[in-house]
Amino acid sequence: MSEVSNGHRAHPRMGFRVGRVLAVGAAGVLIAAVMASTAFGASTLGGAAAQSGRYFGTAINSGKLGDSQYTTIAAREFNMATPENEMKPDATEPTRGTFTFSAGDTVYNWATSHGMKVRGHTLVWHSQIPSWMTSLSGSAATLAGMQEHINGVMAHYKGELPYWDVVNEAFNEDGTRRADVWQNNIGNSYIEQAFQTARAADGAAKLCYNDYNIENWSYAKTQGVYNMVKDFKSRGIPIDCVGFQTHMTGGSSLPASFQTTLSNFAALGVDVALTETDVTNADVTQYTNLTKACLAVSRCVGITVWGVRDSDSWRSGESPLLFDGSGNPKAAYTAVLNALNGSPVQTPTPSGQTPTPPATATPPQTASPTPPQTASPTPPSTITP
Ligand code: 9MR
Repeated sequence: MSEVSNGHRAHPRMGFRVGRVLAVGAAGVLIAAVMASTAFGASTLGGAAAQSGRYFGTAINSGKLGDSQYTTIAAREFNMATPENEMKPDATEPTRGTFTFSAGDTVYNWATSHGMKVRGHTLVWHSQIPSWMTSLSGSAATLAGMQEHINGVMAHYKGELPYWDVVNEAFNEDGTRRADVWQNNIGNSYIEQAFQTARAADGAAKLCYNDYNIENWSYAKTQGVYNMVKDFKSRGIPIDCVGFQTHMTGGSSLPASFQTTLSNFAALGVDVALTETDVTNADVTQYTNLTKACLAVSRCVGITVWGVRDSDSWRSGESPLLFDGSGNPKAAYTAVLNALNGSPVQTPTPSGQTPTPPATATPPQTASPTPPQTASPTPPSTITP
């Protein structure tokens, strides 16, 4: 199985002081690189995350790859890419049975040619689906359409993507299932059928469930997703990871319980990741704390921000990202980099090893206590990405 959190190649930009000591030879360079990364930390988000075997990613939009400021920052800072829209169902199968991968391949080829891995997003969703999908009727026909789509897209990228968001945003805020074409026509079993189909299509990809507003442990939606994952694990339904979108925007703030939520999901035997992070006005405290929460949970494999510069964001008016519209790193960038460079941190648990116990059963795993949160501990207000 492909494993991102382990065997992650040394980030080429980690040894930023190495250039001056080339004369001492390869051994000296290696020692200097190790010293540089431990004594001073890494100088990029990807390099800093790689020190603990994690990744730091961004959404990549194929329409921006002609913007050299965008590509320069993205290639320098990140080592994971999520296609922002290019692998969604309306992009990959606009007409039933006719698959189009040009935009997805553009993102994939750009990312991998810059040393980045690619997170697949997404196969089964209620949004950004073609009209032929929304027109499906009857249980068997709808299931066939869903399975054909999963098989067609996963076959194209087979063995190439370490993670796939198999099902996205399938729950309502009250923890019940969202009434979309899949739920309405197939019923509760559609999610497990999607994961089973995905496992058969690409046995190397880690298969994720991905959602927003599931960061607060006591929130009904979080509990709904948790109970589904717990049920899947108890019945042997293949699920490997849960993505927490962490859209702390549109009125939502990072809940104090986030690390507990990550730990409790991880204890079910899944990897966890922050998959679409953005924070209103790039609040430094929230960015710091969400980074620390991931670092404190051994199975938290990485963080992905949902865009490069504020001007690239789906909510650009809230300036929620780590670089401003001119490409300058913001205070939140420095805070995240410092948090990633902080020590000690927990190294991700390799696949197949015993998962970390829930944070509720043990003291927090951070070396220093989590600072008080400014965010309200009440459930986040609903956002509808
Ligand atoms: O950032 C994406 C934006 O360009 C699209 O218009 C939008 C359409 O739904 O989707 C955005 O990305 C979403 C992601 O795929 C799933 N979670 C919520 C994200 C923000 O809406």
